[in-house]
Amino acid sequence: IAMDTELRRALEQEELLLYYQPQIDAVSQELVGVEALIRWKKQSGVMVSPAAFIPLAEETGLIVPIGRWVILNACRQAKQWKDAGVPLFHMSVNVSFRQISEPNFVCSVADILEETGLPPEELVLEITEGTAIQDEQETLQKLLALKQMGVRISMDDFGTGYSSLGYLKLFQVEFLKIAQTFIYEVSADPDKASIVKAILAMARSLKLTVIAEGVETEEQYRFLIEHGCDWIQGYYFHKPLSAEDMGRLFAEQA
Ligand code: G
Ligand code: G
Ligand code: MN
Ligand code: NA
Repeated sequence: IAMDTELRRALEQEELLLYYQPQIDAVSQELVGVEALIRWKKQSGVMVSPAAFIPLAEETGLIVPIGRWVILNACRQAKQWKDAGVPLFHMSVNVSFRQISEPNFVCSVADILEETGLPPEELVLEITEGTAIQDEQETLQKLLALKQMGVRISMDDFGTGYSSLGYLKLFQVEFLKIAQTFIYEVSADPDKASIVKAILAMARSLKLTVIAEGVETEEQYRFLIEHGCDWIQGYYFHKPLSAEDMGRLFAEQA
């Protein structure tokens, strides 16, 4: 069967699920939030990576219902954890340009927040630089409407795209995620180290919260603390976890 047919069926037959990767405060090492990451678990048990199906979902437009499903389920889960007494934190969700460009995007997020009862401030939308520069005016208006509701915006994979620094202010971004490629070689490649230091200094003067992604080693972590990185996400602390495992982690930390 063609993969798009299979993917549509996956959505209908509830083969999609969310994993959650903890984000921690670099200094206190306390949990501050999670990023929702979609997974496709086929009936055969095989797990398909989003890297393999998100591009197809974007091409076919299936990203619109899938993206809506992601936001709804992430907000539901966040509210459930909140109700169970997990201390205030945020749920970060990836959104692609094709989703935002859909005419009902803002309404659909508002509806989900109302339906789930999650405070808008606890939802963070991760966009990429590519999203910011496509249909700039329309995208900007939609994101500002969401900001007005209290939803917060994070710039994902920062440093890999082509947007100017001006976009960070224009889009009223609050969180900046340094792309994994820079973190990966931060201890081995002086150029990467310089880039990360420059991003951290720039973010500090713009009063942005910086999240380093893909932190895998003690060395990378030390470097990031030393240069004032706010939050850490990566295998060094936690891999993406199932909702069940995430719940266990919250219980352990309580
Ligand atoms: O979790 P993993 O490393 O396999 O994710 C691979 C890619 O898929 C990343 O670029 C990530 O941003 C993207 N991704 C994961 N979940 C979602 C989602 O719910 N929506 C969108 N648009 N992208 C996602
Ligand atoms: O593009 P985005 O940043 O949304 O994608 C995050 C992806 O990075 C997810 O697929 C997640 O599984 C992956 N990831 C998270 N932490 C690490 C890490 O420490 N090392 C590596 N190699 N990948 C990671
Ligand atoms: Mn992301
Ligand atoms: Na990223």
